[in-house]
Amino acid sequence: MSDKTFPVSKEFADQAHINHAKYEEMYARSINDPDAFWAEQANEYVTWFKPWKKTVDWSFAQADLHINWFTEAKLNVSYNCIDRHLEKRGDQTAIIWEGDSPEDTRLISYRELHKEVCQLANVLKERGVKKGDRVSLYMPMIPEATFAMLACTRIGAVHSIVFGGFSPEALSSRIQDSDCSVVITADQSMRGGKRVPLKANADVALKTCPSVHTCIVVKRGGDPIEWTEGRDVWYHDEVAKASVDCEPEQMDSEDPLFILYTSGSTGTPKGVLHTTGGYLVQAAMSHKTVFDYKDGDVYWCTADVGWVTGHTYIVYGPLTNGATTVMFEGIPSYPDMSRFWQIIDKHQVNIFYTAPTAIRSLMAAGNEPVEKTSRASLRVLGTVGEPINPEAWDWYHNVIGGGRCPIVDTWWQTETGGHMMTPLPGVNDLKPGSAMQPFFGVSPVLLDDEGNVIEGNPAAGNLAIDRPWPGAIRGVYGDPKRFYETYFAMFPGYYFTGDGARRDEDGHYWITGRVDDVLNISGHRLGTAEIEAALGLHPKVAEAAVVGYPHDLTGQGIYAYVTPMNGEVGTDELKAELIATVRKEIGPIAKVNIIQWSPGLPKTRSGKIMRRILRKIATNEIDSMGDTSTLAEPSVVDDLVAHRENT
Ligand code: 6R9
Repeated sequence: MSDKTFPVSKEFADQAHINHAKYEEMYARSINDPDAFWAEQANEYVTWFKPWKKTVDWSFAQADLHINWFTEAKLNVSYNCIDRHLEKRGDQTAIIWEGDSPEDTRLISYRELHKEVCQLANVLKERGVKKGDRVSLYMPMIPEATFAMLACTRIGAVHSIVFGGFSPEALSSRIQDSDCSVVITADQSMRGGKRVPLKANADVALKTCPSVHTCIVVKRGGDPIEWTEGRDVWYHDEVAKASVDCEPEQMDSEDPLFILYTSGSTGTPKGVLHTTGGYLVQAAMSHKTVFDYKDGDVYWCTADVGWVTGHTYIVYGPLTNGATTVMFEGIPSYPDMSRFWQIIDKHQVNIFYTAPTAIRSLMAAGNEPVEKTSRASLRVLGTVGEPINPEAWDWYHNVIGGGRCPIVDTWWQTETGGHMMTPLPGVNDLKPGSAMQPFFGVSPVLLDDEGNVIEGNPAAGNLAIDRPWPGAIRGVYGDPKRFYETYFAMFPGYYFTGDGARRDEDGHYWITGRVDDVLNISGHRLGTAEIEAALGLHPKVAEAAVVGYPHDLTGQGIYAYVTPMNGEVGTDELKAELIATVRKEIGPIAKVNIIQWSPGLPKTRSGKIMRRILRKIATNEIDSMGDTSTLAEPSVVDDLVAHRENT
């Protein structure tokens, strides 16, 4: 925590959509009269084919768990993102695509976007995709990924995007879980001059996915690929034959919009389900107010569409607002460390939204790559994905933003659909590392471990939300029981975020990180349970337990305690094999940093692994390990401490 604050400039506040007084007034209304408040916002941000009966209808109780916004209203997301802008902005650039190579740029107007989306929607229809059917996207960061998302929404199909860095195994389990009939992918993806064989990965995945009858392949890399006649079709061939007219389907506000898999503290990743009306209202409203987006601004979010940030803040929020949104295929270090800043100058980006992990790695390369660019177009900066440390905040603010751009540190989750706590750029004196205050309609509470509300300031506890917001998760796909158990069982009557937070003397919130068994590696969520399951697949592993530890660059690192089979001794060769197994099962983001051979693991008498102790050993906080007397075999701890690996 840093005690510096950065006052909001009067100049910025004067031109902002929302200043301090307006925030206070609107926030109070959003909490005291949510029906009227959200009805007003829904009419301002979204075009509806048919109005709603009730603004919100909900219960967090187990027997009656439901969250419905704008009941019985009708709308279509692609209509809101495209058609309604055509008259005024047909020729305006909707998407600025910047390829992996600086020579590759493509500008797509709203009119072209309309054509592309209608044609692809017709291809999907011809292939038998109907309203409610699931379509899996396993794609590079190319315009076709956005076309595919919007084409699904046009016909009411539900997309499930699987990040292109995930393995065939991870892709297969996600396709199976959501029972997809169509996959859209590309021959290869190109990132940092390297190619990832997406189609070859999809071929492996599809061997175990009998529900998939069609695989639509975009030609991107151009390398040869295998072809399954009847199942595989070339994207561009099919689209070229398709009609450019496609009526948008009238969707119910609560019809499913997309599924996005994310890691939790137990079991396999779960399909977070979002629906149509509420999600779109929150996406559009937060995009405009949190980034102080104005007509004509060029807006760039560096996330991948495989993550929720890409869904809400590359595609749905900006396009609903008729913005020009930048989509970048590559990585910040290619061809060199100044690529981000060059892109900002090249496209005159006004609003820039990225992750602390990217900021830290660019900061490590020094100021020279930044200082050779101008960045004068920048007006607002944002971060998302993990807590930002004060050094990275200062560097972002001073070196990247030249000290003039407010930084919005946006806390939210795959499950929340859109921003939940964040400073607004014309409202707050900024405190580096603080998400400051709730977004409109968000009512946070801090709970102690027994579920009692902690009143007063300062305070610290488990962060929960006491009522629904429009973009809230509506379910875990296919598993209503898991939906309740994951989010509502821990503290009945509340949505539990899995995060801990502090509230300072001024009532401002500071997210302290996950309090459950979810790791945050470079802003990517990974469950310790999935990493343990992957390690367990190796025939030489008897048991494994995984914890996180602080890591300078990636925020957290993965520390695995592994017990080899039959009391054997672990070797360096086995370590390398285990690291490769986890990478193969999950994907390159799941990089095990440290493996400690552990003849035994600390367990309770009922056989539960005590991760609290393993965390303390990994972080070298042996003195504060607490009571170990309840362990079945307290001596295993001494052995683990004696052989701890340096972090
Ligand atoms: C949007 C996104 C969610 C988890 C969340 C929290 C962490 C996200 C943060 C942040 C501190 C921020 N997180 N934003 N922590 N400050 N500004 O990242 O979704 O991938 O589901 O991750 O990320 O721990 O619970 P998701």
